[in-house]
Amino acid sequence: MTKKAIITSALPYSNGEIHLGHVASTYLPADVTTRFLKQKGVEAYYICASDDYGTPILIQSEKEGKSPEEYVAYWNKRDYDDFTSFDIDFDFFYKTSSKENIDFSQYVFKKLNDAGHIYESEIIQFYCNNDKKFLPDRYVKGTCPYCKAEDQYSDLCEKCGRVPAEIDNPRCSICGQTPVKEKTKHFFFKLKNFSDEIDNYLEKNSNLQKDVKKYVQNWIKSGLIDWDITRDISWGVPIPGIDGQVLYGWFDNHLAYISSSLKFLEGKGINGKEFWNSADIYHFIGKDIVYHHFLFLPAMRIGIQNEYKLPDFIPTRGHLTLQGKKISKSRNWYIGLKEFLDYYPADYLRFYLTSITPYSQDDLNFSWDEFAIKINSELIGNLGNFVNRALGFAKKTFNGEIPSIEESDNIDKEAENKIKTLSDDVGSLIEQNHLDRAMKKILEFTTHFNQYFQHKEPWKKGVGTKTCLNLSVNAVRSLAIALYPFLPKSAEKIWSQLGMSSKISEQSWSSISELQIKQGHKLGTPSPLFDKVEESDIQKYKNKLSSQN
Ligand code: B3M
Ligand code: ZN
Repeated sequence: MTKKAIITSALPYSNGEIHLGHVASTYLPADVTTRFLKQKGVEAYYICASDDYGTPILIQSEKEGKSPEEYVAYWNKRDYDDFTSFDIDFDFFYKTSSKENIDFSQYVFKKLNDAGHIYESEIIQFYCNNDKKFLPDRYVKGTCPYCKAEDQYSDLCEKCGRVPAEIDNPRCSICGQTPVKEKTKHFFFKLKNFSDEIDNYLEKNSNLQKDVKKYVQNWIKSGLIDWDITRDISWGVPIPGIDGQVLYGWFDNHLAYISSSLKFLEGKGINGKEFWNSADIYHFIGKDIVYHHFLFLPAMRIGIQNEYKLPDFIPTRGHLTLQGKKISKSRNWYIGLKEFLDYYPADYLRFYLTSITPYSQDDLNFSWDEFAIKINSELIGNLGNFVNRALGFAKKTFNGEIPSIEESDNIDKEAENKIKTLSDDVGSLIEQNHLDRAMKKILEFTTHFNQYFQHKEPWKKGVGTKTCLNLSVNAVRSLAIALYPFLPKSAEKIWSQLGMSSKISEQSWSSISELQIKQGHKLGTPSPLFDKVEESDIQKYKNKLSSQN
């Protein structure tokens, strides 16, 4: 494994609060992966930024009577704070409107232009006579020319995932009137030039998901269109030498993966470019932005002569639905992350979302009832129960002092073997991005130890009691380390109940296999890790959701 890694997740628009739909597919899996890589001894950094440009942000700031700068500064901070309460541990959270990213985007623009990958062309652009402005992207709604889905924004069809060349039946999204067409000069990026090279990259990179690759390759086969990278607005990265026009937000936003990494690394005295090019690069995304990450992004990196290497992993996951229905901010069908964390600890949500989110583009569903069942039976009834039983019993019977291993029978040997193989069993699944299955493995481990405990009946204090307690407490230690990437706060709690003086975040992944707790070790104070989810509360939250809709 490469000993360096940069992990990014899709940059949140500074345009409203983070909700459950955002975290399931990108931020949580990226956070779990980064924590794991660090435990494996990889020099891994999780880099993110707010995505500050684009027409929706401009439209919204105008509506609220704020300057776009003021508007995005608010959301940059608010998003970061919400992520932090969810224990998403970015090494660096920056912004696409940073000086570094503006400079870098202009540099890339110039380099692509000099290499002949950009050309200027006069185009006809929608213009609203009522609002007196050009109408790029979300300023226009209409019918997708490919799949005929109605009511789509002109920059992306949410139904088929394509970027339309020109939307049918256009309407101005501010006033609803039919726009007229006006002439303007735009820059275009020759995406087509890169068809073969992107295809080759997809073909050769076996870390990319097969199904995603396949449909991107189909897009390539059916012919890529050149990409309009100019917008006739004032909020964005200025195009050098041109007034009143800026670069399209999807030109500069993914460049912030690089510019923010460089800023962070160089702040640490590390050569950023060298680090980037010798690291494994991960971009975690949701399936709605496959087009941008599998086509635009590689093409632009190839276009600047691979000065910064292409991604090794682009883990792509599906959308979250809420109680079986599509999440929608405008219809008030969503749960804000902040709101959720007022009800339950971050780890409850981290546990539940990890368990239901596969490594695939399949959609997943948040259900309050299923949430309650999983927390009560799996997290509390299985995992929490084992920890509390083992530690509570050791405290009571041996005054919290760990006994030695004495004679061991086959059942003890099997238990010991479970401890020895846990790191590989769970670790290999995390390495393959199957975080849901990795979590399941952890639960299999605690199920096994619950049964082991039950079978050994240490409360009878017969032969084998000491061995059982020693192994069980060691299993709790291994469990805590394996759990850390998923449920960091709970793992820390377990760690302190174990009476460890070291920091859990500094334990190596491989030490999961070791029986490091020796005879004579003194435990801390055991107490239940979790509180049950009450049916009456669930009913309350369900009612609240329906009534706000
Ligand atoms: N800001 C959010 C989205 O479309 C968008 C991602 C940018 S990633 C470079 O999900
Ligand atoms: Zn469509």
